[in-house]
Amino acid sequence: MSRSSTSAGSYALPRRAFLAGAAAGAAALAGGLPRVSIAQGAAPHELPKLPYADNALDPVISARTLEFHYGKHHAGYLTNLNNQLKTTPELAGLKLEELVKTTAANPNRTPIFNNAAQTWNHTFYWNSMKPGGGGQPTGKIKAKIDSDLGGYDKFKADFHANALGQFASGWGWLILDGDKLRIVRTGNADTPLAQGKKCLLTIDVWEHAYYLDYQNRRGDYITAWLDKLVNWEFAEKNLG
Ligand code: MN3
Repeated sequence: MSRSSTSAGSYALPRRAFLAGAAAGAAALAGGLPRVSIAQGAAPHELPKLPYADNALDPVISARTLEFHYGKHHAGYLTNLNNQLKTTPELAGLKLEELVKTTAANPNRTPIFNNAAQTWNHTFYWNSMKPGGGGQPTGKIKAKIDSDLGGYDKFKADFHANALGQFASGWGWLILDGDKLRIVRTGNADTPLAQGKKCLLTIDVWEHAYYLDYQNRRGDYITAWLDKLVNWEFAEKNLG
């Protein structure tokens, strides 16, 4: 079964196409962020604090959505993961990024991969947003979008179409693939991290991310996210 489909200006990352060994992004993510460490230690894994109050993204994303999304969904993946690791001590010593990559490469580990990747993806998503964010980037990330993705307006249209076009649950991403920016999407729990890509930004397009605020209007959620929430400073830090 294909987990995702391609569209113009984007491509779907094939699950387990390859596995790069580098600790992609972990070092770059460590500096300067408000006490949220994406690079977490071994089990039991901890739920990082949200980098803002749960009403700070209102009205684009309501406190009620964050309350469920962070407090129930994200926390649920983490609880499931820690429970799974109690019976797989050979994996319990791995840091979260290593756990994602290791389990992605092994089809017998898909249940653990799903919870590990969802735990990592959500922390990355919280940091991909900030109150008062959105709009056009500046600095290095702007220059890179101009050179690799045809400028901000084309980026915005392509990022929107890519995330809107993810069939059912998944994620839209801006990544660094080699030395080029790319807009990609992944289905369900899948993540470019599993393939050693450097993630710069992500938007969660599972219905639980937007349904209370936007119902079926995923496109309106993506537009509001781009215009009012996207955290370009986080993307620039990840770019390195
Ligand atoms: Mn989610």
